[in-house]
Amino acid sequence: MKPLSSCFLYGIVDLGYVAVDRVATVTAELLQGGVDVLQLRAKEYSKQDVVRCAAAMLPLTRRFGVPLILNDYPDLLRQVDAEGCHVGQEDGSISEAREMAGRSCIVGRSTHSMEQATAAQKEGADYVGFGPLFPTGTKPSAKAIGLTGIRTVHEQVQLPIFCIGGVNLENLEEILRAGARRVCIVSDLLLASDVAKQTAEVKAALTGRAK
Ligand code: 3NM
Repeated sequence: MKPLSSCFLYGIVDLGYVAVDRVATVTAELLQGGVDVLQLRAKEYSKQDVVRCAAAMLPLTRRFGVPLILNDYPDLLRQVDAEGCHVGQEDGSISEAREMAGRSCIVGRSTHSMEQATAAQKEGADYVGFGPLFPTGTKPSAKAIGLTGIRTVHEQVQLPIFCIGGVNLENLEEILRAGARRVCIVSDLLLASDVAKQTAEVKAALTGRAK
């Protein structure tokens, strides 16, 4: 299994974009394209749906050695063999998430400011999301924080930091120039006409490898 320290491109199978019956197909495309870590995000879906989708994803993520992270629901890690969970600012402490999971796992935290990112580090998160950098239709209620804090947050926080929110192939270079090293992308990958190709292009731009 890939350690988080070598994960640079974080993809999300978001059921706001992906129909339940296409979860396995889209998961395979993202993995073929080169995502390093993958989250299942199923807002407004039942726990039963999450369990079912995770079961469809796990054989694929395992084959690629890619950690599978469940958005919300740390308790589901008792019945789902995923590698971790991701919690927001309103979801209680990191240690509560670990307790609910009942086993050793990755716990990530959404952060929207320097203060929240340093707090997540202090309370023992394994990684943070940092954003939204830009306004995004995937999380329309969230206020964009821009690019100016990226360099400082990388100086203050030693955890893997995945910059998120409106990140796409077009603006990736600008985000990397602002100090980002890792990104999480939802709609720019999921809405692409060729998900695997778009993912591979982002990955190549991110890692600087010619493809
Ligand atoms: N969390 P897209 S922004 C799920 O800032 C999510 O915590 C955010 O989607 C945060 O790549 C976001 O389509 C949406 O903009 C990211």
